[in-house]
Amino acid sequence: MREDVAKILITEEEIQRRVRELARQIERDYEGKDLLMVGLLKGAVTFMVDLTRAMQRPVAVDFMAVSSYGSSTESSGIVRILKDLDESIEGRHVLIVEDIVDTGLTLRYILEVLRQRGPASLRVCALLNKKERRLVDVPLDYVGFDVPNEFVVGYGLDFRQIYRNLPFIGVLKPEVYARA
Ligand code: PRP
Ligand code: 7HP
Repeated sequence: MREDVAKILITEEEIQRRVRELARQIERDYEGKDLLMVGLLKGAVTFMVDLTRAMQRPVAVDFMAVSSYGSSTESSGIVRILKDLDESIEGRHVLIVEDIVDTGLTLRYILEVLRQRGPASLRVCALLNKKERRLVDVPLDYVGFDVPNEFVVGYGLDFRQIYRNLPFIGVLKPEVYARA
């Protein structure tokens, strides 16, 4: 698995430090409010688990599964809901937790869908922001790291469902997806 990684972009220690910082910031911003954190399956699971564990206040969690990439490295632009939330979000403070925002198409769709359900507030926390690739403007309230326009894997992010369990964020060797 590691032999398919060209370089480590963000180390395990850097990720964990940033996750703790984000947890402190979110705790401060939502003081006195009930918070529902919505993780997007599957990529955001690792980040979601670490982020919620780093928070020293009660939070409710729910998950939604959407897919736009299929087995490619290019977004199809067509977003499908594979699993919806279990709970109603009406009148609640909702924080969407995402692993990466690339073109922004997935997040734009999720924001539209969830906004229609009448939450008290709706914000986004993304671990990675790949700004150069953005096709649509989406508001990001919390960002872990900006990343360059390279295909990254690890810490939840996959290529063809592999590499999610790498503890760091690394750049996948182009020959790996070229031969796939
Ligand atoms: C990935 C990632 C984001 C989305 C970002 O999901 O987790 O949800 O792509 O891309 P975009 O900004 O260009 O829309 P993917 O569809 O690969 O599913 P996964 O989370 O199960 O890996
Ligand atoms: C989606 C995605 N998944 C894994 N690595 C990347 O660089 C990605 N961009 N968008």
